[in-house]
Amino acid sequence: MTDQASSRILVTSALPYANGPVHLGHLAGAYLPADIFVRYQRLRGRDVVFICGSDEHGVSILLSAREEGVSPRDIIDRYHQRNKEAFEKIGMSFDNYSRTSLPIHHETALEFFHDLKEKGILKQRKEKQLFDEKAGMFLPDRFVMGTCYHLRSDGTKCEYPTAYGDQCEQCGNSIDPLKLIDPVSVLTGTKPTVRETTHWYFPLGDYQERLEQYVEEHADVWRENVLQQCRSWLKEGLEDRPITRDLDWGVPVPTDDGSKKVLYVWFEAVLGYISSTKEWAAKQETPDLWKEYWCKPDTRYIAFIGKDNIVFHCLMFPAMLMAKGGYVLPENVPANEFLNLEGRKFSKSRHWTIDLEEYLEEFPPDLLRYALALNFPETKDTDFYWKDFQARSNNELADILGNFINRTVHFAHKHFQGKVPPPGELNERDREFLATFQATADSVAQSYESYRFREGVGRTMNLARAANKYFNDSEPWVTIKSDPVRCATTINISLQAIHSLMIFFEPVLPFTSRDIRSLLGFPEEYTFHWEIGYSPALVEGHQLGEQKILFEKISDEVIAKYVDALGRLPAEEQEKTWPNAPLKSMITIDDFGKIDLRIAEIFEAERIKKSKKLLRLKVRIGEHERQIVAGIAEHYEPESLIGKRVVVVANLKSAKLFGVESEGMVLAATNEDGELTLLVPERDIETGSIVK
Ligand code: B3M
Ligand code: ZN
Repeated sequence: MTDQASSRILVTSALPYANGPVHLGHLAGAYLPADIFVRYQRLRGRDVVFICGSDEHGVSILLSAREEGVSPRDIIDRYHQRNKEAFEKIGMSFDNYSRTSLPIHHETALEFFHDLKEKGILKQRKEKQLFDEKAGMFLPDRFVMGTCYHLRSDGTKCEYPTAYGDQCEQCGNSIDPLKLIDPVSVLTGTKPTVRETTHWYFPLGDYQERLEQYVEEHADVWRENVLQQCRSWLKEGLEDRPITRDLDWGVPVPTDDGSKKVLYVWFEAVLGYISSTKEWAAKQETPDLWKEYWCKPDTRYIAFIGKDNIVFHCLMFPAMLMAKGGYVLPENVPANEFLNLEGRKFSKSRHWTIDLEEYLEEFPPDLLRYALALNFPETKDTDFYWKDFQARSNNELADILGNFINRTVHFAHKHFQGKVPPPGELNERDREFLATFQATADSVAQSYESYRFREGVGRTMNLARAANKYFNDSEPWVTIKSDPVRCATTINISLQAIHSLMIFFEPVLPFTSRDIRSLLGFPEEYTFHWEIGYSPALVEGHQLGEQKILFEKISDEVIAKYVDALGRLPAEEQEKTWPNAPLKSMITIDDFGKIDLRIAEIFEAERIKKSKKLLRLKVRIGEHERQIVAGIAEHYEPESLIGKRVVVVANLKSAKLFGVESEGMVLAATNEDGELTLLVPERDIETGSIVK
């Protein structure tokens, strides 16, 4: 059954860098919305190709390789495979997941490059760049660090000391590496020199008018966040962009001076969509099939991304395709904003993240798909909270959808030998409820076609709410005695509703839908079509399958474990590198700055009655005296402490321990064997001196 609404649909999701595990923020950005959209289009019987793959070049991969002391190839082989598997397990239904290190991608990218060069579109320009004489290489943006030269919005100097050569983390401004104050090479720590180099440039400015027209032509369907960013870039005026880099990791371009240059990652990565489609076509043994999607003007191309990739997908890539000629341009670029985590940004370095792999070790994929879909950052940043995830799973999936299906199927097994009972005469309530099937199908379709996935998933769950209400109002547990024919009708219609929910939920709950399919007694070959969900599809006497609980509830203890793990090194890393105790949550330099550590001298020390561990100390910090309770009585005799210089936390709020006021903390180190030592200054230094 094919809906005539469109011929071919090409869908791509931004190619994730293969330099780390994919996490929930990625999934909520460019991936899960696309999968819901594609699954829905397939249910409409449309010809859809869903393309993705690993982005395996770029400086971030070189940096990861350096940090780990391995080759870039090690990094991309590890994370390409892990991410591909994690995507499969979470239900991403790509038709092809390729990788840009493949020859087919290099060929595709170089074909674009040479074609644009031979057409005279690309221009060569000399430019100055920072060079590391010791490493013997030019320094790409993230290989140089220095003090930011920008002024903040309030006019004060930013002077962020560790700004990278691409963007300042403190003031957010983009950085011209040549203007960095006191630049240092991240590779060797040396001061870079400035050398001239030649690069190929794409004349993006020449496409200003065509891009303005292209953007405004889609203003009625593109999201506001996308339009705003495009319009502000266009208003500033598009400038030519260098599309090569002095690197040896990437797609190599021929040079006439023996220097090593590669295509700039953003020029070639977007071409990864095309090379992945070519790979897919070759796997179908129809190598030219890719042209049906990329080179036929009636193809609908939808590119799903995160908001940080808008300019590359709405301006740079379309301009490249215009220059090349003969390619479809994105009809829509649904860019999601960012998903944050428990009120903070995802951060690999601070271990403030939930990787898909980690999630999948404990929970079924559909719970996350559902919770994320209802919280997609479609118009503004949103936040993932473990408690919300638990609530969505327990209170909605289990208590609404699961509960309705479970009690209906259980009732059919108990009173109708596990078969679909006769439909009988319909009353008003029956007819009203049946009418909601098509109403839901049409409203959810409208949501998905407009890229409003939160709305569509919410509307789908509303059908399950209506089903529970229909079941409760019909009281089959009463009519089974008082009016068995009426009861049969209620269960028949309730089973029909389960069939519709199975179809309508498939885009977001693909695994649960297949569980429901077997609950309803259908084989794996039973295919779903959107329109079949409009009305009753189960015939009287159809034999249902084995009962099965669809959703297990999530306990508070499990959720607490995951909340506590945030910010901590993953368990497998803790054993390796943190003896004595797991690393506490990561903090920022600002957090550490709140602690005031000083040198102090102990001038009184005595045991505290009734306590084996505690001593009452009096310490001098400059001209101040403080009383501090310290848990060192099992390690130090009080008299041995008189005159000893130690490190104390001087700005700790006072507290009573064993009824004794303690106005600070003395620092000491302990090991797994329980040994303890005070931290004492290695040289003589006056009390009150600041420790930092
Ligand atoms: N890899 C950036 C990112 O992962 C980049 C996307 C490429 S899409 C062609 O967000
Ligand atoms: Zn700055």
